[in-house]
Amino acid sequence: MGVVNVTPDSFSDGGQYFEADAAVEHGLALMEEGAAILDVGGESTRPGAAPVPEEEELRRVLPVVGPLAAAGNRVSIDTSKVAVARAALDAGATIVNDVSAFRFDPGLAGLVAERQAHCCLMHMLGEPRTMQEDPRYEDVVSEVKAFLEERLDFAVGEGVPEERVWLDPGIGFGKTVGHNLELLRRLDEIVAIGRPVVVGTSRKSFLGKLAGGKPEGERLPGTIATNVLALERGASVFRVHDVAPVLDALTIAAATVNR
Ligand code: PMM
Repeated sequence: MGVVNVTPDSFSDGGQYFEADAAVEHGLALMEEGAAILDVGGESTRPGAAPVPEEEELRRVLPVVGPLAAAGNRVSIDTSKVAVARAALDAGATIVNDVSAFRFDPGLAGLVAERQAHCCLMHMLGEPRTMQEDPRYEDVVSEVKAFLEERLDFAVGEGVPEERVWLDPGIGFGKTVGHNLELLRRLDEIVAIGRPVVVGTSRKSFLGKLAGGKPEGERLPGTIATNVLALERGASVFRVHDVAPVLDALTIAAATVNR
């Protein structure tokens, strides 16, 4: 899954693809690199980020989703808002990637059901504005697992077939470095829920911290290492900015994994 952020402030690539044309071009390049899915987002979820008004989010993502879907790729819309998801599905997206797992806008579940879309439900502690203030868990893996099971039940109760739901432990969303590592170490426990697991470690700050303070642009080795380990532990979808090098690494790693 290649990341196409149409935001002025995403932590890893904020501002680079803020104009629609540049974002479409970037998405097409990620397809060339081998992305199977393009994840288009118009609202930054960086720690401390303020919410983006609906009209602004629509203005950002719609001119990008349409051309990318028309070019034949699977497009997912990274949003927590039902109106944005509806317009993106109308424009050709087929997956709703909701970092709030239908908590912020419960009506999103009914929309996914009605449109027979897929969805990715992600764990986050609270909301982006405050999630990194002082994240605490008794046992991060069992709490994230219980949360994802509960959100899966909610989605199914709203009419989304279980087969259309993917789950994501939400690396970096209300987690310390230690929490992120524990989730990656015990990812098999999330995989055991029985739904495809999405992981997003790409360029995230814990990789920089672990490597002695590396900036975003120097986190590719950490991104590759964590995605390869996630593959080995059963993850199915890898949300990344650098599609070509990660895909190379995953292809080689996959050849050594017996499944
Ligand atoms: N991370 C970001 C945004 N959306 N969606 C899912 N499912 N999983 C993630 O880990 C995730 C996400 C933040 O990263 P970005 O600012 O680089 O897009």
